[in-house]
Amino acid sequence: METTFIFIKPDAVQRGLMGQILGRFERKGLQIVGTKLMSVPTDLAKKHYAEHEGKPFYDGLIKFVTSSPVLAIAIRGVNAVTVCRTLIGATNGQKADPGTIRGDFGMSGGFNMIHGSDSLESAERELALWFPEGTLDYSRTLDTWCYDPSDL
Ligand code: IDP
Ligand code: MG
Repeated sequence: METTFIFIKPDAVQRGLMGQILGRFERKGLQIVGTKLMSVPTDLAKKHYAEHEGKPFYDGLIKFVTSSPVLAIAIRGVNAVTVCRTLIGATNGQKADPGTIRGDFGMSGGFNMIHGSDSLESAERELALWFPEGTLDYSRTLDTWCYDPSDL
């Protein structure tokens, strides 16, 4: 089992898409183990996006994610990091495949509605930044129907 970090960005919160986006992860069979609707302090945004510092879109990105609340989410499941990135789709909504969140809901490369950790190492780093209090540990009876024993 892996836990990955997702956040629904200000554009999707403002567009009223939180429920539909969260629902896609739930219906997939992934387990929500943390959620937090929050304003993002600038220092948290900068730590989160440190790898992009100096890139042409960096200043706009920090301004964007701190402009209005986001929904931070921790998601657990087998191969959760890769499965969530697949559900999210390519960075630019104009190029993302139909069926993905970005492919179905957006037209932008910057205002692309959602972040998902790109590796297990990133997930661990990002979860420590966004959920320093930790995530929830609880079992769901439905998991016995989402995975066959060989998946686990
Ligand atoms: P990812 O979110 O698909 O992992 P990254 O390349 O890590 O994409 O970029 C982080 C975020 O920075 C993107 O989700 C997007 O909001 C923004 N971004 C990336 N490239 C561009 C760009 O070329 N123009 C504007 N914003 C960008
Ligand atoms: Mg990235």
